[in-house]
Amino acid sequence: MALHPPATSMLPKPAGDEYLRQVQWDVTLKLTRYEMNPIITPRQGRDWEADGTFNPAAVAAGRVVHLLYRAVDANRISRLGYARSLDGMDFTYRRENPVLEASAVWEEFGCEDPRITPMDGRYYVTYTAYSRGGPRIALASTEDFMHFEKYGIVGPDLDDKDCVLFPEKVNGKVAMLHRLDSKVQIAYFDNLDALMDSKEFWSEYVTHYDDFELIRPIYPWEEWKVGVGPPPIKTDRGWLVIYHGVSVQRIYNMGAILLDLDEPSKILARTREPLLGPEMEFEKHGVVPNVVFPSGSILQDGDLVIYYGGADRVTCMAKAPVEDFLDGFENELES
Ligand code: BMA
Repeated sequence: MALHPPATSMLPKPAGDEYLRQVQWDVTLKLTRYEMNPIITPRQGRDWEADGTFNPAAVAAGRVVHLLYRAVDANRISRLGYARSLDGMDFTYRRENPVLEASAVWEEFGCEDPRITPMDGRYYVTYTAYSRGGPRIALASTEDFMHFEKYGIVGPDLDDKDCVLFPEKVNGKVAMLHRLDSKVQIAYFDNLDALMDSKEFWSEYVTHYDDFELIRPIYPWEEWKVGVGPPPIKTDRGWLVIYHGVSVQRIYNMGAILLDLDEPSKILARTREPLLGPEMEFEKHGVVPNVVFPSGSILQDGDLVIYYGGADRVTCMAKAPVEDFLDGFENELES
């Protein structure tokens, strides 16, 4: 197995003043909520999703939108449920049973918070595998959302969450974002095989993991921790990354960051104010209060559509024209 730490130029900016001097994207843009929110709620009579259907992963295949959501039962065990829509709003089809659930001791308490990345003709699903050892990042793949192949833990042997893969190779490497401690880290692998067999890579990485730090909290609304939402979205102006930031009061908000296309370790801009925070009843009150947790996105007719969890209970949707989004950033760079 090849061990390939990123080149020095790919390392995140050093901490301290220099970090804070990054261009700040002073976005006033807000996402508009779908008026029919929430779009997915627990169904009667399905014990496996009785306590919540939230934090969805999303991918579009033509007009079809596939969602995998975190379904929680009364014992707080999570499984993944599947829903499908032809317009991205109305999820009329839902599978009767979970499509992915615990099958090993390293996920004995369940499978949570999926993200989907299409790559090489398959859908790769990163998720949080929960066990008495704590949360770890795990990988599976599917072609049809019915049959899944699991590859086990693909992260370090430390508490880790919010893992996403970039939708294409960056400088010839598979690139990953994940959350160790309270910060977002970046890691690169030669290929998917190297990721699936990465124990040695991680043992070396964790000896100096600060070198791979990418996003750290800087504003009060994200002071406690940050974690990436959907996989990065490629735009002509950079990789657009939607993330959640948690305040010390445990309020989850959404923010956005733009990463350099060729050197994603370089942050070009970030939102100073949240794009969306818990305001609606179903975002303020649920199983965990005051949570908006973005985890899926699609581009649809010029809109950036974000799927998110509300208060660890339901699935919601919000959107904004992607150009408005990027223009906000451009204006900031020019001023
Ligand atoms: C995180 C995860 C998410 C959840 C969030 C808020 O640590 O467990 O699934 O939405 O906390 O409770």
